This record gives sequence, C-alpha cells and structure tokens, in this order.
Amino acid sequence: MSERAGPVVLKLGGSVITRKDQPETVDESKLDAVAATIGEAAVDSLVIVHGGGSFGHPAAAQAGVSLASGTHDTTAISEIHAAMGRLNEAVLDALHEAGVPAVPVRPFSAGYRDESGAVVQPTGAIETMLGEGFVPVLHGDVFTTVDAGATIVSGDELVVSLAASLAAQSVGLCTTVPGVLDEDEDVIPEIERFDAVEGVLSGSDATDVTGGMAGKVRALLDLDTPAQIFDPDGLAAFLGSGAPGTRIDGSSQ
Ligand code: IP8
Repeated sequence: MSERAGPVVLKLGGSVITRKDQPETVDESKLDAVAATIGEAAVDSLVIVHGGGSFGHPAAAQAGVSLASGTHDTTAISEIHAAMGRLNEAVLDALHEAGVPAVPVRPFSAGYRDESGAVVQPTGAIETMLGEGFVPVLHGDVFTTVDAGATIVSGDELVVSLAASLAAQSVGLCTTVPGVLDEDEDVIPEIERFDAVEGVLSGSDATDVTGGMAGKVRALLDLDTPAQIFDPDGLAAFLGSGAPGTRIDGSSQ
C-alpha cells in the first residue's frame, strides 16, 4: 500500500450492483453484501463512485448520448441524471443500513468536461465531507461539456480524476470479474505496462480507450497510485489494505 495520505477511492461497477438485463433494477443481494463489507471495514477516509448499470446506460443509449457524443436536449439530460439519482439513492440506502456515513455527490451539478475533453471534478466539497467523517458517494453521470452540450462521464473517469486530485492512498475497482484475465481466464497478478497485456486485451476492447477492461487498465496505469481490479469476493481484502485481483502500477515506468 502506498504512503500517500489521501482517501481510499473505490468504484462499484454498475454490473455488480444492478441487474443489467432488467431496466432500473438493483441487485439487492449483491448491493447489500457489498455495503455490509464496506460497513465492516470501517475505512477511515473513503470515497465511493458507482457506475450506471441498468439505470444510466439505457437512459443514455435512448438519448443517443455517450462519452464522445453530446446533447443539448434538456429533457434527455434530466432523464439520465434522474435515473442515476434513483440508483444513487438505492446505494446510499444500502450503505446507511450497513452503518456507513454515506452522503450523495451528484457530478452533473459541479463537474464538467473542458475543451480538451478532460474531466474537471472540483473536490472542495468532497474534501470537507471527508474531514467531517462522511463517505462521499459519486456516480457516472451526464456532464456539461464545452462545445458539446452534455456528454456522459463514466465512473471510471471520475475515479481517475479523484485519485489524482485527492492524492488517493489506494484505488480499487470492484467489477464482475476477479481481475484482468489472461487467455486461460487466469487472473494476471500485476500489470506495469500496457503493451505487456495488449495481446490478451485484444480485439475492439484494446482500441477502446474509454471503455472495457483495456480502457480501465490504460487509465489506471497513468495514475501515481497503484490500483487493484477485483470482484466482490476481493472487496474485504482490498479495504483491509490487501492486494486482491490484479494490481495495476504504472508508477515505476
Ligand atoms: O457505468 C456511466 O457510468 P459507468 C454513467 O461507470 C451513465 O460507465 C450515466 C451511463
């Protein structure tokens, strides 16, 4: 674990906490289990970001909005944001039930994408929440975007931005897979360079710089903080300063 003093930043994948095959359906048992693990770990300083799952993604697809393609349709923007708000409330409820002092942070209201497409997520309120002992819970969202109206910001992008601006002590992505898998479906324990795994992350995924496992690995390799990718079975170990799944550490390059 790094010596950096910032918070632990944890992403809960949308596929972990929702049923992706059913519109706007929370996977109650998985969400409750993940929330209970977070409650038991009682990490001192924790920021949570969750994905869109069957809430944000169908709403975004229906409106034709993506990371790269924006809209000025305010009804569509409001619908996507509202769908993510409903999921955020469900996540907060589960965390409260588990004794986690979770509070909502809605990215659309404060953050934006600048003219270069970079994510700008101010952290003053988040740092103050952490100082007060709260656990801020952000989510993938619609994001006002210079010259494009509003695009989608993914939870992964927010994690990368927050990890850098808050000098996170560790970064964890809780996904449906136990780590980055090689061609035999075995977990790769550590990745230090993208070209070392490009072959196994091949096909369209490898050329997709914002989505899929290849996009996650590329973005995490750029961080100063080592990151772990794991599934819910690895969550307790991650929150207990262990190293479940795949460790992504580009800091030595
Ligand atoms: O599931 C996407 O966040 P992600 C959020 O982390 C929306 O990619 C609104 C589709």
